[in-house]
Amino acid sequence: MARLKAVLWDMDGTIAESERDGHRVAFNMAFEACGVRWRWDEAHYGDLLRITGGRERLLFDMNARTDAPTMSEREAVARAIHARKNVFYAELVSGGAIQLRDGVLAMMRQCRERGVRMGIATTTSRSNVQALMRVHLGERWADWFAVMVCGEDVQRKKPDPEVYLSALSVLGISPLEAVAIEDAPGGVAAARAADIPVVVTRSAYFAHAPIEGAVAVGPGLHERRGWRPAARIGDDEARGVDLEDIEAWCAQMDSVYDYP
Ligand code: XBP
Repeated sequence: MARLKAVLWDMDGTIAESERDGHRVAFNMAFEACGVRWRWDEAHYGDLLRITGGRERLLFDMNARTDAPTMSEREAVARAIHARKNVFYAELVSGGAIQLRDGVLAMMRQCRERGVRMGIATTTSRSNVQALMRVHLGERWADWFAVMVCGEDVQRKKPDPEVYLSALSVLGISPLEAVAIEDAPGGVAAARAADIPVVVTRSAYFAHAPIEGAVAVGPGLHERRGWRPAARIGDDEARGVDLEDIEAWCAQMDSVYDYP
């Protein structure tokens, strides 16, 4: 493994548990505001998460509904509802509804202290990234990241590797000089297809999903217990996973595991 030069963050599920109490709730608010009777409960939304991209998810759901608009109207309706959803999402986030996951801020700070650049590689819309990061990192949040590739920047969303390939290209580094932090099988597949080592912090919706090809899988960056492979044994077990743990996992790249 080359020396770690960049940490590439997935957004939803990894930086924050933003799906169930964020995007899902905002979609339901948008349905109501747009006068449609659909509502997504937690379980149904979990099923829909295998479709990446909020607008694509909505179109997929419409295709299964008898009360959906005609095919010729569907794309425009989805665009309108999705745009409303993102406005509601930003309001929820500004109101403090979505916190960063434990350990994320500590890892981000460590990256800054050590000069390890950071990027965001997400299929979510840029406005959603801006809303969440501004609340938690402040007005100058963008200074924290050397690159940000979002849903509207790519032709193909995850599991396609385009967001990751684009981030590598902006950073001017090779895949083995980076690590991706992800929570979902689709995100892991995207990073792996770009040859980037992936560390998985399991999220609520993908707590038990089979994960293929990650260098490590664990419960979250705040926690040293429960990782496979185990985090390094240190003198301070109370602290979370750190960059040395990530570098150690990446150094064992030849032992890429499948995690049931
Ligand atoms: C998660 C997604 C997104 C969000 C909703 O992206 O698939 O679609 O659920 O955001 P990631 P949009 O895990 O790559 O951050 O409605 O803006 O698509």
